[in-house]
Amino acid sequence: MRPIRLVTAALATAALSLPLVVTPATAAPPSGHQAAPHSNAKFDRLRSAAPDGFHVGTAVAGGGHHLEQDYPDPFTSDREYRKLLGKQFSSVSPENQMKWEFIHPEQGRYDFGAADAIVDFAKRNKQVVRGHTLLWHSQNPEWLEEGDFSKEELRAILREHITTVVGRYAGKIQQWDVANEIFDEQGNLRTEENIWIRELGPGIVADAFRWAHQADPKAKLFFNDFNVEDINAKSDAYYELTRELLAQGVPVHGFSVQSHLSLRYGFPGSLEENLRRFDKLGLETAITELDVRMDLPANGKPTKAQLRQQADYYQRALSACLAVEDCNSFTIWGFTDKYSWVPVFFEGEGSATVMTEDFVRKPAFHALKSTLWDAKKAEEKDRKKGRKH
Ligand code: 9MR
Repeated sequence: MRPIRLVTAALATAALSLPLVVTPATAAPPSGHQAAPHSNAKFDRLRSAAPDGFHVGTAVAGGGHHLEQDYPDPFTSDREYRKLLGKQFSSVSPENQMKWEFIHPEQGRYDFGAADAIVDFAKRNKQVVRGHTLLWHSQNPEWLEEGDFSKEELRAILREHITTVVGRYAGKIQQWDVANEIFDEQGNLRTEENIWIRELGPGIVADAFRWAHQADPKAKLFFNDFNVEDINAKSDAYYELTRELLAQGVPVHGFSVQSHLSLRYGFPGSLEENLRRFDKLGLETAITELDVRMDLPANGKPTKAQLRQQADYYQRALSACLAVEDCNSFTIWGFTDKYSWVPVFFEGEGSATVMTEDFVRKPAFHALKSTLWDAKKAEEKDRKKGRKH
């Protein structure tokens, strides 16, 4: 049995601050959800269905909540899982393996094993990697959170960490989530929760980007958060901050929306418009942690209608990203319910990913594939006509 854990403070707030009214899902799901458009093995893969330069990614299960489950490490032990990971995706994000508590468990000691293994796997499978994450209020090791450090020492600790971790993978990470979840739902900086901002002031955020850029000038550096899919107080706060930082010449390259969605709430209808406003600032955008959870019926199995509605959410999130010019990275937070964080954190909810625990594809998987395939065909047609894209 999986132990049910209480939702983390941050996500509890997020869940509570969402509208409590269930907005009906949009009418009909897009066509082609059930049937794979191509039986050809190559086009049976999300990564091959994607337009050129568009990366389809997944979180790589390991660390975090997995450590409390009764299965061995998924990435190293589950052959079927690994096979699909290499076959279906062109981008991978370590779910926990690059977080502070995992990679820097003791002061002065790094543990790069799991992160190295993912980066090597990605190279062998011609995948890019999204690094996650460098400055966050959560999953920090005890030695850091409970340590008695002066401001100068803390600053040096962060600088050294960023330089070491980003430097180690320089040239191998496409995008880094440099700053994760720095604002609360009202759009205020998490000045209490976030040790860096609390102790060193908001200016440390710009420094984190500068240090990451020095360590790997090619990596694209992102702000990443949840509940910023729509245009709202929180995404407005990012908009203002990134505008200021860009004006100051701080190397910020992207804004990404995690997209932990739920059928309890309506689809974030202004997603595309929101991504577009960041795009217009000259930033890249990305969807980095998409999943769509639902309240499960008593038998634990989602209904057909729920699966259809879920497919619709997945498809709409992907379409929003595809429609925005510099949104070229679309990542789901795990591809199988077998390893999803959702049932562990939300009692009674689950089925949030695109495959069942037995790797059976859900309508959401087919929706992603056919949407990618349609976008690829449309692009090829445009190219043939010689139109500028
Ligand atoms: O999926 C991650 C899970 O294994 C961890 O236990 C959890 C701890 O907070 O973090 C999960 O990933 C989070 C991600 O790093 C940041 N955005 C929210 C994700 C879901 O909580």
